[in-house]
Amino acid sequence: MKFDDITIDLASQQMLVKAEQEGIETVWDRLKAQQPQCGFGLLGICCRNCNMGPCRIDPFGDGPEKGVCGAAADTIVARNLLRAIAAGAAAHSDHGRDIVNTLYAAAKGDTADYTIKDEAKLKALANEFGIAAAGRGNNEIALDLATAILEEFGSTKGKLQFINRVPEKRRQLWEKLDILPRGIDREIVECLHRTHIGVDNDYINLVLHGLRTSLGDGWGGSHIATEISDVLFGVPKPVRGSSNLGVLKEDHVNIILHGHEPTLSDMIVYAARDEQILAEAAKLGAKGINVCGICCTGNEILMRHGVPVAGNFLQQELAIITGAVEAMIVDVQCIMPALTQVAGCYHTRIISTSPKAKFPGAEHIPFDEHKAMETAKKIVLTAVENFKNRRPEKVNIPDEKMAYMAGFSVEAILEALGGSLNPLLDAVKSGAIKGIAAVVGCNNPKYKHDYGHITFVRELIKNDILVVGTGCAMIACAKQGLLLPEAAREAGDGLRAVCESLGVPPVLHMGSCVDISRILTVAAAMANALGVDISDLPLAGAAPEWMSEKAVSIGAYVVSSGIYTILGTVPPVLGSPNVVQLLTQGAEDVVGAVFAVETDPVAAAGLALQHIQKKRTALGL
Ligand code: BF8
Repeated sequence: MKFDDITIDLASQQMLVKAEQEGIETVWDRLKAQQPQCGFGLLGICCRNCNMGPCRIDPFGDGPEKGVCGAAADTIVARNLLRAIAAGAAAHSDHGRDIVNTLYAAAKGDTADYTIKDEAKLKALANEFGIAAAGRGNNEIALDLATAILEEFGSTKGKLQFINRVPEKRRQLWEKLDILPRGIDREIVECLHRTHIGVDNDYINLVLHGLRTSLGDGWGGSHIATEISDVLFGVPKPVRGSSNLGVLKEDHVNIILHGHEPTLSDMIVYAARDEQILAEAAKLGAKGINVCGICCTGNEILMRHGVPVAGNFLQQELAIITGAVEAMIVDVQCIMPALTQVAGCYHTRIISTSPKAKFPGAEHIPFDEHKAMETAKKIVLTAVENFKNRRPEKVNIPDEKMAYMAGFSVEAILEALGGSLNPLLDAVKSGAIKGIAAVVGCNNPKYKHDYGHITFVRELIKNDILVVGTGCAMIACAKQGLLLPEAAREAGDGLRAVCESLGVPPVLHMGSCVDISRILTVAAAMANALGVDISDLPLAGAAPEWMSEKAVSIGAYVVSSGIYTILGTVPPVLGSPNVVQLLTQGAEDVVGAVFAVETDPVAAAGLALQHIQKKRTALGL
């Protein structure tokens, strides 16, 4: 099949053929146009941090070994890494902040459209934060909780509240290393300060602060985003739905939600059920309104509502190329600015909604959580009205569609296990499940779309490794049927038996990228139950096709939390052998875990299996 060299996804292959026929440029064309990509950039040895530059270091030793200020490769690579971590941590954490602001507004009664959907979660969090709940109303508790959580961003307490979930041994290690995050914003600001010309020039000191900043994301901003979303929108429970571009419907108004924050997407899901708007759609000849997701906002609504997911990161343009999308509604993160150009060739309207993310060529309908339903209805109506502009001759929806089971929050996993982690720990102890791998992250057009995720995951489950995951990696798994209980047939005998007895898939979809916090929570709870550190567990992490700065922050906090992490695309650090040594070897003696880089997913799975076996042996299993 044509284009099978750039994606394993059949729906995407079909849409690439259509794009070629219709002369539409996609991300793969633009990547080609960028070749050869800047060698200095790929190695991480260019610096634009001051106006004496830009400077670059000659990796072959024939040219300059230092920038104008005297910074050499180690400093430059470490500084660039730190800035990527800061950006990634900022993105996750600012998302978290917005969700808390919504909780605050709801608790104060400033918006009637959001309510406390999960009282049990609210009370559990209140307890964790030392907020009295007995005899108080939900809004009263929520107001105190939101205030306490907002304080975490610029905390003066000296440490973040969710760090209390971390095993004692690891907390002490972070304290000893002085990388315990003090406040979420504070560490991000300090990254920018330290990487300013003439501040921190010691690559080890820089990397250590990068780890601290990333921990403020993993155990701070991302945790907050997940936990407060659960309070406002409900704790996910196992739910079924369908995935891939075939979820679009020829006879419906198709709306795609793309971005990250559930504040918008959740409201749109409800707005699309409005009788009056449905009647409007019927008047225009549509049989209904089909709301689908892409990327992590898709994950948020699939986890809670079983809403169909049209695809992952590299399918955002392809969804428009079907010619069947009335509106793509976007908020923040991972939204290609190219969407407006692609949409210009079809009838699709790109509607931006966040004051933080405007797109030339898109129409902007600001989403205001104080008037959430009113705005959501306006947006949905805009999409409905566009149905009449659809050009039937341009419509081609691929048949590819696959069912999934998702919604595996920590609470849902515990429920499936009968209320405690013990059955899971017993399965790990007996060897029925050899270990757990967290597979997360993006797509990257430098890499065959979905191939890394699927090959890596299949190898692992075949070898009795339970896979948990989030983000675009899990959308890839959904499309290949790996999120169905029936996929246990592909698993080794031990894992298969466990999955069949519990009725769960061998790959558990735990949510959007901020929901990696759920994985951290399970890892910490397992370590606490066994009385060991997280780094002692038979766990591995992997981001087979990562591309974003958020993924850099994720990798850093996962390794800092003690979990061996394999990257499937090469990070821009190779220009400093010292930084590479620190990240791939030296970190073992510092945080008890390292990064590995392996672009071949079969070999990467081999590394994960080896690591898991090593940890099992050390635990005497
Ligand atoms: O936050 S996996 S491409 S959508 S960055 Fe983006 Fe990567 Fe997808 Fe979710 Ni995460």
